Amino acid sequence: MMPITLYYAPMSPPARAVILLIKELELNVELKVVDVRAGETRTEEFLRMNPEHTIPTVDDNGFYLGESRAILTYLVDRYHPGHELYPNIPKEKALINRVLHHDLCEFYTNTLGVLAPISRGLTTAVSEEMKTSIANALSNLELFLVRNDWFAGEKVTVADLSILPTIASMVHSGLDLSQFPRLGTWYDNCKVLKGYQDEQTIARQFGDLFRSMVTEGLHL
Ligand SMILES: N[C@@H](CCC(=O)N[C@@H](CS)C(=O)NCC(=O)O)C(=O)O
Repeated sequence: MMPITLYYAPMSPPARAVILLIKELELNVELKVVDVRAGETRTEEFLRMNPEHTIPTVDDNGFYLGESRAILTYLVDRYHPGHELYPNIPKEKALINRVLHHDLCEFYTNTLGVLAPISRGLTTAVSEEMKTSIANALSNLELFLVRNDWFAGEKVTVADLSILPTIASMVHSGLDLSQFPRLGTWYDNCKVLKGYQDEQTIARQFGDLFRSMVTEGLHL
């Protein structure tokens, strides 16, 4: 059987979440870098795999899947069914999915999503509106950690892998997590992940790039 191929960009937070999973499960995956700025997600060949033209995208022997959170849950279900990162227990899955949906629709959107005008070069200022949105998103996210140490219980799950690259990118862009102590403790606990050090290296590069594009870093 051919290995799975992951189309990704090294600094993309959703792609990094999938890479964290690949390392955690030690999956045999071929990595192919896609240069988004050079239009490589819009080629005929890429659009045949993923009409939404997003990375990460996986090609699992002709089964194509985009959307990082769908990829995370698919890879566990397909290659390590029942693994504690995404257990085969409806209520546990439901609690994980709850966090993944919150991440996609609320957290990611209101943090890195609102900073998009900066990465597109449209502005060099982190506006007050952006700061308020990010501070609120972090406060809301922290509520998931009131009753448990990880986002969906007492064990690390794909929900944590989905959130880590977004937080790490902001931390290396200047965010001081001490205002969010539960998130700070969780972030420290993420050191147990096999892909943590590589993820930090990339997050640092993300932060350096971000800082080079703004007049001051991400200070809320
Ligand atoms: N919700 C998607 C977001 C994916 C996404 O927006 N990826 C960006 C890079 S971070 C991308 O592929 N942009 C290129 C394009 O849209 O053509 C996910 O989690 O996979």
